[in-house]
Amino acid sequence: MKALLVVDVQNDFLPGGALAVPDGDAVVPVINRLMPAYDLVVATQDWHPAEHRSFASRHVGQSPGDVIDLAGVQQILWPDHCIQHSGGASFAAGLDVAEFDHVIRKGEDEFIDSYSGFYDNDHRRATGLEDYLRERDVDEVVVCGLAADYCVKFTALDALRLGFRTTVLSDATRAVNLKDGDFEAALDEIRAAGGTVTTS
Ligand code: VGL
Ligand code: ZN
Repeated sequence: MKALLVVDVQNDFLPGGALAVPDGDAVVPVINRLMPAYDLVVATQDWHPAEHRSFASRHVGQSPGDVIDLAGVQQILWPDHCIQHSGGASFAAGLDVAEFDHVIRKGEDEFIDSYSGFYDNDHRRATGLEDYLRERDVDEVVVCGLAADYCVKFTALDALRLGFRTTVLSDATRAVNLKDGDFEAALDEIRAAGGTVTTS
């Protein structure tokens, strides 16, 4: 059984959003076209409390892009984004959410970030995504959404680590690209870990 994982296609990651991914809105029609072809579609939703410690605004003298140690984990600081129940945390307006079979919310713990749809960044707490997939005999996942260099990458790497056959669709994702080349570097990491990168 194969599942499509639609990662964080939320307003704050679209152009004009708080943590805008360049060209992020381009993934919406691609994903809308893909979803009906999958028996199982699971979306993830970045869902932070307003005081989340990944927000630069929570740290005196720090700016977005700075890196700090957060409970023993290296943490890039971000603009405030995807605050629970805000419009920015909502799925993209044009996204066909009726195609979702299930939604996994992540990043709810104030003290630890969660890029991957499977685990918090310290791999201590699972989100329930793995159990959800295994209960449905999923052995293969196809990953798309935002952003390629963070949540898509870490979701794919955890899927590989958990033994799922894993494909990332490069035309159905876009990168933040804090540094030039982060998109290609993310795809290289996924390939090196045993994943497939292809287009839809
Ligand atoms: C993401 C940074 C912070 C993502 C989420 O969805 O890729 N990136 N929170
Ligand atoms: Zn976040």
